Order: sequence, then C-alpha cells, then structure tokens
Amino acid sequence: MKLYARPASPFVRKVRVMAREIGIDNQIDEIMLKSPDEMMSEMPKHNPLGKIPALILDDGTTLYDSRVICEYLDTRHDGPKFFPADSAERWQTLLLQALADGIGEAVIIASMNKFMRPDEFIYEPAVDFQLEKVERSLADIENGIEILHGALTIGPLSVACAIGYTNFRFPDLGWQERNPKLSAWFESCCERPAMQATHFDMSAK
Ligand SMILES: N[C@@H](CCC(=O)N[C@@H](CS)C(=O)NCC(=O)O)C(=O)O
Repeated sequence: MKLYARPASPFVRKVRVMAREIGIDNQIDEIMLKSPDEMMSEMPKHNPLGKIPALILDDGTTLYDSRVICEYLDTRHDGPKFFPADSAERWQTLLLQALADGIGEAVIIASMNKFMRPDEFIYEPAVDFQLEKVERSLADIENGIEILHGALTIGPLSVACAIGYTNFRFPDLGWQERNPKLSAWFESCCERPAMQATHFDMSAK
C-alpha cells in the first residue's frame, strides 16, 4: 500500500500512528510530499478534494479521509480494535474522533488565516473564532477525561494527533494550565513508540 502524506498533518498522523500501533506499517510505503506545491499538483490525481491522507491499496483502489483509511486498517489486523463493534463504546469513540478532527480543522483554518496571509489581510476575530472552538473542545474533553483512559481506540488517538498539531501551530495557547488532566494524559500518550516515531520536528516546519 502507498500512503500520500505530509509529516505535520494531524489526519496523516492518525493513520501513521495507527499503522504502527497495529503492526502493519511495514506494509505501507509512505510517500512524503515535500511542499504545498507538490501536494497541490499530486493530490487531485488521487482525491478530488486534493487532500492528504490518501491510501492506495495494492489492487489500485484509493481510499481517502483519515476516518475511512483508519477504519480500513482496522480490518487488517487481529489485535484489539480501534473501531469497536456496535456498542456504546463505538459511538463514544467515533464522537470523540469527530470532536478531535474538528479541533484539527479549526487549527488549520486559524493558522491559514493567521500565518498564510499578508499582514493587511489578517482578521484576528476570524482567528479567535476558530481558537475558541479549540478551547471549548479541549475543556469538554478535560471534563470527561475518563473517556481517554483504557485501551487506545480511534477517539483518543485522534485527540492526541489534534493536540500535537495544535501545539505545533499555536505553541503559546497555554491550554495545558487550563486542562491539567488532559495535559498529563497527552504527555503520557506521547511516550508511545508510535507517537514518538511520528513526531514532527518543529524546526522542519
Ligand atoms: N477529513 C479529512 C481532512 C484532511 C485534510 O484536511 N487534510 C489537509 C492537510 S492537514 C489537506 O490536505 N489540505 C489541503 C487542502 O485542503 O487543499 C481527513 O480526515 O483526512
């Protein structure tokens, strides 16, 4: 299989971490696109939305969207499932994935508005509008912190990747002081070998 990727993407990281957690990363050839320009020229060939991640299966089928790819990967191993079968636990972890992916999306929009425009086109209220979503979502997870404990499933994995990306784009938000239980959980999650192996070096941004 081939995975089209860029190292900073929280959605790509979900796939890369999960592949390592379930022990099938050696079946995936990661194609790291070197620049936004390369992404813009390459990705529409695989995904009409032009987005990473996209996974090309050995029979040539293309899957895109981290949610679809991760659920596919979960069918490729016999260990504990990241997408539990129909149960309260399934809906809980899918909902947490949706919340975490929403954090990633809000951070992407905020950083595009703040860092990728000429100064005269930066509209701070639009940035704040997105960062408020991030703050509310992190506080919501802090308030229900138990959901992160137990086996790593797709929800907690998505939270870890979304927070890693938040820290990369907005290192001075200070969410850790306001959400100490979540901060402690994130620190311990980052010790997992799969998180370490996919940590994006800030100096390379
Ligand atoms: N819902 C998608 C989101 C993917 C996404 O937003 N990817 C970003 C990178 S982090 C992207 O490719 N952006 C390029 C673009 O929007 O043209 C997923 O989970 O895979």
